[in-house]
Amino acid sequence: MNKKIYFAGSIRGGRADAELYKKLIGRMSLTDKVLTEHVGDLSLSSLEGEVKRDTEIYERDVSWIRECDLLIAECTIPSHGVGYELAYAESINKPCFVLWNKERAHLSAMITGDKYYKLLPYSTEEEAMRIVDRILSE
Ligand code: 6IA
Repeated sequence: MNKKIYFAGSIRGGRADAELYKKLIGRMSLTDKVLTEHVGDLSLSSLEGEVKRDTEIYERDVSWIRECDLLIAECTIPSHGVGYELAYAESINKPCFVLWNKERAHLSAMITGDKYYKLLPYSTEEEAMRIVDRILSE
């Protein structure tokens, strides 16, 4: 209850799963605080943005990773940013949970080979929701 969650999901990597991110964020927000609600914003385009703003985004996101109690990453769509966030969170010992749809994706060995991460493959959206419930009830 009332944990601060950093939810990571693809933005410039592609927005095809934005609806799923929105649902997962909605589920987490029933009991806890998601610092990165914008990841599930369906109007967020993967193309806008300027270099100056990117610096602000980077600095704000890194400070949220430092602030969070745990990081949950949805990794079905490959994203440089999500990979970076996972590595950064590990470097400061934040608990990291990695979800992906195993019917649709093969993750990088740099994620599946790192024993630090809690790897949570799923097959259906309902299963992903149950996994999130389980993480948050721990
Ligand atoms: O490489 P990606 O863009 O797919 O990286 C996605 C990850 O980086 C997400 O988990 C976010 O936490 C973070 N991130 C990337 N871009 C943004 C952003 N706006 N706002 C907040 N967090 C971000 C990007 C500008 C947008 C107008 C395209």
